[in-house]
Amino acid sequence: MSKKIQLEETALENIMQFRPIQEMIEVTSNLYRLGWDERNGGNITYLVDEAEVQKYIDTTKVIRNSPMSFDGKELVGKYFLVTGSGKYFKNVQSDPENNLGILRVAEDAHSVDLLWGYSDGGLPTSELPAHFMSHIARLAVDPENRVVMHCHATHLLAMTFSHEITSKAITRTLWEMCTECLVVFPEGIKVLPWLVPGSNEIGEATAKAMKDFRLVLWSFHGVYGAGRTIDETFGLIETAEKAAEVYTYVQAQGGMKQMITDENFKALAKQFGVTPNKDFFEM
Ligand code: 2HA
Ligand code: ZN
Repeated sequence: MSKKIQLEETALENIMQFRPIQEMIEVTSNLYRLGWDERNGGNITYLVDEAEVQKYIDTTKVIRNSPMSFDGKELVGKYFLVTGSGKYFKNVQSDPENNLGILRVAEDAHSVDLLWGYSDGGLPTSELPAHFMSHIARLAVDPENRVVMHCHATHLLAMTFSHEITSKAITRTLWEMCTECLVVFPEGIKVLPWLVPGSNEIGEATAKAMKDFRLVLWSFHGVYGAGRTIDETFGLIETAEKAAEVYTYVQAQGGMKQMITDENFKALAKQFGVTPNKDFFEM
């Protein structure tokens, strides 16, 4: 090995200092502790910057290539930090290199190159179609979008059994449960019917919804959120989940005796400069 190459190799920084890895460890630990990602539940994909990644890993060294069942041409050459298939959020903190992977969407647009992680020979999340199709949809409306997050948020999931499951009905109830909800997700939440997880069908339905919504609720399963940062995406899911929790308490306490009125919502929208989804609320 030439001296020059040796120098370049030693110049790589410790991957554990890579901020997105630290954020991923923190958020998966929080999601686990909140009880929203039991066993292998949940998955996260985080679009990371090539120049940043190259400070930590040699991106010319592909560990292995794995196929994708859909066309990812819009994402070719992009780098993602991704939770592993069958891996537990509970274990990300103690063994990030086994439970996370850094991937690049390969030139053929139908596979991904593993550059770091999944050290036991693992694969990226089984929900890669829903994630990548959602990234494509969100990037088209917001070039700053970086994160897609899926979890089994308990109260939102419960609501898909007990509540009328139209997007309008669930959105209205969530907005009504906490004053800040209308400000945090004025576009509301899109509710999908039950679909087979991991399939291209659920991926396509989620991505279609993601053109207009950053929150998508999968009936009897869980929720998807998208955003520019890990914090923003987690905060979005957390806000909707909190409202669903309050709804659960309100129901348990005997139902609503008073509520946030339409006039209140109008004043809120004006104060915070947000436009509620007109399909769900008339200003
Ligand atoms: O990866 O949550 O939806 C486990 C899941 C699938
Ligand atoms: Zn799931």
